Amino acid sequence: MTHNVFAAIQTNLKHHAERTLLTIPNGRQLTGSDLDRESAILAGALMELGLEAGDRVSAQIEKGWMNVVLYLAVLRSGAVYLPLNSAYTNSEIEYFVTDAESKLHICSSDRAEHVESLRSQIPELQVLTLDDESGTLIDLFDAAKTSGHMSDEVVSRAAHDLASIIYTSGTTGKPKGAMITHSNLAANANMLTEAWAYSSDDVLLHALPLFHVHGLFVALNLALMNGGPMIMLPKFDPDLVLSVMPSATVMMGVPTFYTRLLADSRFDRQSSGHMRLFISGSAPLLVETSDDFFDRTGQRILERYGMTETGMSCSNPLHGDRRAGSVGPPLPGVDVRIIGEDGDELPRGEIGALEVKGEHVFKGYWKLPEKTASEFKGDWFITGDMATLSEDGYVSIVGRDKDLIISGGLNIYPKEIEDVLNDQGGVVESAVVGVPHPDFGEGIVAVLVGEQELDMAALESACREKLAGFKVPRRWVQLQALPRNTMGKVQKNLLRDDYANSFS
Ligand code: MCA
Ligand code: AMP
Repeated sequence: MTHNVFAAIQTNLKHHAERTLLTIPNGRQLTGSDLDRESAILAGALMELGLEAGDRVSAQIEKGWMNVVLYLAVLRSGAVYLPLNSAYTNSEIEYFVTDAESKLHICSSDRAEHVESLRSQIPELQVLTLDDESGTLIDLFDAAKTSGHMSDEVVSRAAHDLASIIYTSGTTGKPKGAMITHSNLAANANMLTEAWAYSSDDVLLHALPLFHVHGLFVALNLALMNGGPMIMLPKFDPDLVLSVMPSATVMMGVPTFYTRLLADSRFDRQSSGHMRLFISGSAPLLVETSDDFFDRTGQRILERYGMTETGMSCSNPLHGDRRAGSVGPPLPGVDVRIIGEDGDELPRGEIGALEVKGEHVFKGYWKLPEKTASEFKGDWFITGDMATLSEDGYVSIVGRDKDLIISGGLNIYPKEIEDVLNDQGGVVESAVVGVPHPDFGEGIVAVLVGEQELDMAALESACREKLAGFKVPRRWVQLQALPRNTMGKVQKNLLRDDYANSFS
């Protein structure tokens, strides 16, 4: 029996062969049989190119029907899908493609030349392009479609074979590729189906990017694994979201989605009345947002918690007490524990390090066995989040044991920005911190020490050249010295307090 997660998806595609499962407003509509057939055609064409099971396929493309078909084609061919944020710069992409040793990379035509130059390091690398509805990927697909030649094969995979690699940054060192297996994906979809009573009757309003766990493995997979239709928007745009909401039943979003909806007076009980479930995650949902949302719509947002490495671990209940400020009990099949500084499990209610265990936990970091070993204790994965567990089993995330900023649901590791800043002439040292931001939850402040007065505009352009736009600090400050404790460690908490009102 194969554990290729595509086989489970395919059962639903076939079961709903005539039903429209993917609707792109003002774009294509694909039935279950379209998704099955078109992914078979593309998988066949990619295998003709030489793609084999286990090969990495990286993709930096815009959201659309082809993105979904490509993802399914990669799964069914047994290759490993590596989605990349479309905002990443060429230098960021270079690292991911070379580290993962991609066999095939798909990107817009203006980025192709740069990726092709990486062939000096990865001789087998092939590059295809996709720009809206054109490019060499579309040519390949159209030619295969016309020839009528397609491979119906779903390449057999074992439970612990890789389905995907998703890069996540870290407090130290370079980004790490989280190896996600076919059984991880199946476990996640199954536990969420049970917890949220997701079914083929649900219509998913999909406004998240398709290059993170949230949009790909929580949202898209849940709909596909249940044969449920979805309305896919290119991005979160309140006008578009409100126009399709009356046809949808479930939406998943980051807290910024909900604060932006609340800022729109058209969003009310009536416009949200057809929805059965609003889900939030990827970043803390403020109690105030949760309460305002309840007052406006009569519905309580269901907050859940997860990580790239684990998929979803906790969720507030569908029925029962959805507690603002808590991420709820562990999902079915997930164990959690809270560990104190001495390494022992803490009594209920005390703050400690959150560790999780279950079928949903990833296999490890790509080519980093030592890093993997250091983040596990046996089967327990150390999340790096600080949390409490209530007497009745609800987890609350109270902070992070990792130097991480989450802005609009996107993770930003200060070290990555500090490395760029510290490389610039005249910069003695830097500290990057996250402070409250009304739209993104957290906004980025760069605090610098210079040999003389620093040219902040030049520093900003240096960041823009190397880093995706969402990582570029929005406030710049120069100090004589950074605050340090007696051990010499920079006291970022003091900086966070000093610049707390930067964006208010
Ligand atoms: C865009 N910009 C941002 C962000 N997004 N700045 C800070 N934080 C952000 N998140 C900047 C761009 O660099 C640009 O500035 C300007 O905003 C406009 O860009 P645009 O793309 O038009 O922005 P937007 O459409 O307003 O996007 C905001 C957004 C989006 C809708 C909140 O970032 C989003 O969809 N976030 C969701 C991310 C997500 O899926 N996270 C899940 C990770 P400039 O031009 O100056 O550069 S997975 C995860 O965390 C785990 C598993 C979990 O638990 O889910
Ligand atoms: P990522 O590495 O992108 O998978 O982000 C995972 C991190 O996002 C977690 O380790 C948490 O710090 C944070 N996170 C995700 N969901 C929540 C939530 N509901 N509340 C607080 N933090 C969250």
